Amino acid sequence: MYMNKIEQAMRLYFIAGTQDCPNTGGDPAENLLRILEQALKAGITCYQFREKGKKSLQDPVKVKELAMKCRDLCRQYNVPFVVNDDVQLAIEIGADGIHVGQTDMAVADVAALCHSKCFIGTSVNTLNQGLAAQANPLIDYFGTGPIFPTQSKEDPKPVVGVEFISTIRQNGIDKPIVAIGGVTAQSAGELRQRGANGVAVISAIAQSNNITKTVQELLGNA
Ligand code: TZP
Ligand code: MG
Repeated sequence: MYMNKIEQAMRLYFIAGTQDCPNTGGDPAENLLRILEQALKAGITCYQFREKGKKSLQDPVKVKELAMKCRDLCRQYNVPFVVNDDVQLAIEIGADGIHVGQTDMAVADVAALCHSKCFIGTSVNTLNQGLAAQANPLIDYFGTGPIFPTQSKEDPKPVVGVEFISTIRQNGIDKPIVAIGGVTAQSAGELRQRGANGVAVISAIAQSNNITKTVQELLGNA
C-alpha cells in the first residue's frame, strides 16, 4: 500500500471486538457486525479486528468466522481491514494490515510471514520506541498512546498526554501516526493539530448512541 493510502486510512481508525460492544443480550458477533457496519457507513477510514481479553470470544473457529465477516464488510465499503496480534489469522483471511504491540511477534518475523501483502503497524508509548519505529523500514504506521486514560485495554501503558504527539513530530518522526487511548471528538482536533494523521478509538464509537454523528465529529466534519 502506498504511504498516502496509509495516511488516508489513519484519519479515523476504529478498533473493536465483541468485548467492546454494549451487551444487548443478543449474539455478541451480530452485535459487533451491526456496530461495524454503522461505523463504515458513517465514514471510518480503517478498521482493526481486536478480539481480546476476558470477555472476548474464546473459540478460535468462531473468532475466525467473525473476522472473515468483518473483513467482508470492510471490503464492501472499501476500507482497510487490519488484524490485531494474530499474524496467522491475518494471512489466512487476507487482511490488508496487521498490528503488533511492542511485546507481540517481532516486526521482522511478521514481515517475513506477510511477504508485503499486509501493511504493518505497531504501538508506541515512549520517544525511544517512536525513534526505533521510525528507523525500521518494515513499519508502516504507529499507534501512539495511550493519550488519555482508557477503559478499553487491560493493563494499559502509562498515559502520555497530547504533548507526546508534538514531541514525536519535533523529533523528526514523520511516519503516519494515529493517536489512541481515551480519544473523543473533543480531543481529536487538537491531536491532529499536533501532528497526528488521525485518531484511533474503541469506546467513542462502540459505545456511541449516534454512530453517524460521532464519526463525523471525530473526523472533524461536524
Ligand atoms: N491501545 C492503547 S489504548 C487502547 C489500545 C488498544 C484502547 C483504546 O480504546 P478507547 O476506548 O478509545 O480508549
Ligand atoms: Mg498486541
